[in-house]
Amino acid sequence: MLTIYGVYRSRASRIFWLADELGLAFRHVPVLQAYRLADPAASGAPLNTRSPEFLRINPNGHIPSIDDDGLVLHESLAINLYLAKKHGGPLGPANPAEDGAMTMWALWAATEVEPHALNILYHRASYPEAQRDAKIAEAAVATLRAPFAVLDAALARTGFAVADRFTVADLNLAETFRYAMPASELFQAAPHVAAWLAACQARPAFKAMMARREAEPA
Ligand SMILES: N[C@@H](CCC(=O)N[C@@H](CS)C(=O)NCC(=O)O)C(=O)O
Repeated sequence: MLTIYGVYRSRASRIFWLADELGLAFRHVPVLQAYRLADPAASGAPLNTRSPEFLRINPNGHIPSIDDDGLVLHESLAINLYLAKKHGGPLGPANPAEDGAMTMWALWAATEVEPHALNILYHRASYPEAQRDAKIAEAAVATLRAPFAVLDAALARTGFAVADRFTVADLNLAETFRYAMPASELFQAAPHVAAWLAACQARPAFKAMMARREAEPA
């Protein structure tokens, strides 16, 4: 049985989205980000990323993690690549070349895109106004112009990151590019990225994940 540790309002969202795409049954153990709690160590505090029980599962103290019949994995994008490969079908790689391309896009998303996309999200949308720094957001937008152009050119070929179908590569990328949505100027300059992200987010499994995310306390 697959167990997913995390909450929908976290990078666990990408695991829940994929699990739904694959039709996987799973057990959900809600683990909150410790920073969202006034006192994560208080007795009676909900299970969180600093709870000793969770640190025994993920010593990094981050969500998401999974336990798949005893195989414990961390790192959201790697978890998704594993699940897509294990369960096969069109979401996973059909051959080593596709596998290589899917791994490339996941590492690219994590290193070249996600830190900057998060700065856009934090400093344009999620932090309270007083904590937002417009300069940090502007710098992130400037940095992301090149990666947006790279993905735009790749998507111009078939409309998908790998091959000619929706795969885990698109899902992993879409969840990373979602964080940059408060920077509409980036999407205006990359029309293939804009259309592709809208199509990814129109999928029933994405909508189901977002509905559960909205239902979680903020
Ligand atoms: N590279 C990791 C990052 C995991 C991460 O930083 N998760 C955040 C939530 S999205 C977290 O656990 N924050 C709470 C904490 O670090 O205590 C991944 O993709 O899984």
